[in-house]
Amino acid sequence: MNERGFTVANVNYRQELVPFDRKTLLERIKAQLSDGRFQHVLRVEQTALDLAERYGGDKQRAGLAGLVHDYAKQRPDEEYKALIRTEGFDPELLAYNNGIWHGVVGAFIIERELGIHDEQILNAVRQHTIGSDNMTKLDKIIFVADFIEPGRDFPGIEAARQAAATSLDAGVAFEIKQTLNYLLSTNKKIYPKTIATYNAYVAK
Ligand code: DGI
Ligand code: FE
Ligand code: FE
Repeated sequence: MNERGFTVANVNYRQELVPFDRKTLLERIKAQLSDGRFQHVLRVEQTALDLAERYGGDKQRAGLAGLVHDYAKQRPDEEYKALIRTEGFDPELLAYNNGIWHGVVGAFIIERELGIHDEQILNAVRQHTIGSDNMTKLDKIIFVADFIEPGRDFPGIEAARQAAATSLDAGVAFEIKQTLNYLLSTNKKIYPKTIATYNAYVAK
């Protein structure tokens, strides 16, 4: 439990998945993030473990992906733009911002700096903000855990948690609909995969 009464995971991840013990891994993540963001990733780790338990997912990959999913969130825009230009990313990404970059490009940074090469984990990080039209169970667990972790408080959070308790697909559908509504109401540019996720999990 932490100071707000949330359960905090204490999992050692397999050496084949990440080359650091838990203490070192947490230190490296903490050094990248504000305290609030660090607490968020700990809660996403625990929530992802809970969802993996409930839905028969891979707990090692779910917990670890939850822990690292926002590792690169606080990098400067200039670093992202340079990586997009030099590392073979779709130049269309330059038309977006940190909201999209920290997952899609963040996975590259995580692989390089944390030595995580597992494609299932990296894909879950890439998709954690936007989803896709063919999400794996792990992708869904991370997408949903990020949205419903116990520190989240916004109108609709209880309905989001109920949807996630019904099924992972219901959780994904609820979340992408709410996100898309928000993006539309604030005139944000919609990333194509965000629409693909809506079409795959919401549209009838
Ligand atoms: O990193 P977190 O704050 O934990 O959560 P997140 O990764 O789900 O969301 C990051 C931001 O990305 C959030 O403010 C919403 C935004 N976002 C999600 N889909 C799109 C988007 N922004 C744009 N412009 N277009 C999208 O399709
Ligand atoms: Fe994120
Ligand atoms: Fe997050």
